[in-house]
Amino acid sequence: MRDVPDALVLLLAGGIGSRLNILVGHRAKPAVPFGGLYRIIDFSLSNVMNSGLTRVGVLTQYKPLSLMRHIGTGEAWDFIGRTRGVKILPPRTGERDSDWYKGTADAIRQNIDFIRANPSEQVLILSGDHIYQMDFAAMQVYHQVKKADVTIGMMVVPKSEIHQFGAGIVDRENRIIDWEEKPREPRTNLASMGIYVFDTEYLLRTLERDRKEIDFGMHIIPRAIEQDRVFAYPFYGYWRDVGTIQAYWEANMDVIRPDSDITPEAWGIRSNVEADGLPMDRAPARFLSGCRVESSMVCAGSVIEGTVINSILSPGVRVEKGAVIRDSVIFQDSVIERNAVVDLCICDKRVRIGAGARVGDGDNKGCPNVDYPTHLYTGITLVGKKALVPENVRV
Ligand code: ADQ
Ligand code: ADP
Repeated sequence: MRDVPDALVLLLAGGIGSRLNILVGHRAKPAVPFGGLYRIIDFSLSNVMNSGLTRVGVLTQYKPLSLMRHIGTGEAWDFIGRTRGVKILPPRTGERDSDWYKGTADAIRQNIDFIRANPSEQVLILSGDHIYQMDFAAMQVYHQVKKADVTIGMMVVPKSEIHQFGAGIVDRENRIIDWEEKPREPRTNLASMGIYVFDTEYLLRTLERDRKEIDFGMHIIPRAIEQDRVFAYPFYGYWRDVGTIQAYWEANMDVIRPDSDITPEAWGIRSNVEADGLPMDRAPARFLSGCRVESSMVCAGSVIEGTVINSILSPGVRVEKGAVIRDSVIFQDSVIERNAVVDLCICDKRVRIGAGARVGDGDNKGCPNVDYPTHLYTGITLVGKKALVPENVRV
């Protein structure tokens, strides 16, 4: 068996994620809660840990406070030790306005000193907003065996979705011979997962050569495919970019399906339970007489007197008598008062739905938006953090 080359991990966690709407009103997309107990970034961080990688830089930009609090010292993912560490890398602001990151490659370029200060054979570049499990060690060895300059994690997606991704055409050896970032017309169904292994020397040379190349998918990768050795690493497991409300909701629903492909516990996904005031200091969930709970996940500290169907409840959610929650994702410490109905909703933390109110209409239309054909109108209703919905209203 080959030894796994040493790699430095750079985790891109700074995108605005505006399509997640009010869920990213005060926090970065990777910090959005997911699956009851987790935040989205837990999946990438845990994959890094489980792949035996020990040095990580997290590139932040947009509203990083929640994210920083959540990552903390990195202890939750065992990143503490003499040869281990997770470092939050803020954008270099202050010198000029234009120093704010312009794109993914520009963000990495601005942290070139961090790459030099942590010498390694390879650099693994990841995104903080994907739900998946992956063993990066196998990809690193593959990169080495292929003698690649760059290796990109890629998977087959439905052709109708390829416009959201970098799309590649490969030869028999999986060498990428053609590439289009977010193509309008589908010519292939092989999509980039935005996961890259670079030879460190190659990455440094590339970033220093042309400062106009600010994005990987748009600039660095297409040029590298023309001039250098770029390979696709095929991935066959569960992977979702949860950048839209619809995708985010669907991935949450995937967690509670009986034959679920997402199994955070089996995948070894960890969260920073202490920083988030999660289950450790909470009583077990209570199910009071008359309640009905089906196909759902209910976290500690919750008290259920009403009905919960096909939903995910984070810690400390109260569902009062006669209230109904259906097809919904409810974040920490929200209260659904007597006889309220929450149907196909995502409720952020500490929301209160007043008695008898009705939120959401339960009809997930999923029809294309005529003005923005790449977006969908969904029937999913969002309720912002700490929102109070008055008694008996209809939202
Ligand atoms: P997108 O998802 O559109 O496509 P982008 O918005 O550039 O890529 O973001 C990639 C990641 O970097 C996200 O996690 C984002 O939060 C983060 N990010 C973006 N700008 C950043 C910045 N300035 N600083 C720090 N982090 C930043 C990319 C590829 C496609 C590929 C998809 C897969 O370009 O080829 O198919 O990812 O999701
Ligand atoms: P979110 O979890 O909504 O992404 P945070 O992680 O920032 O946002 O906040 C959640 C918890 O952190 C809350 O329990 C809140 O009391 C606490 N908190 C947030 N900001 C502050 C602050 N500035 N001072 C003290 N506590 C804070």
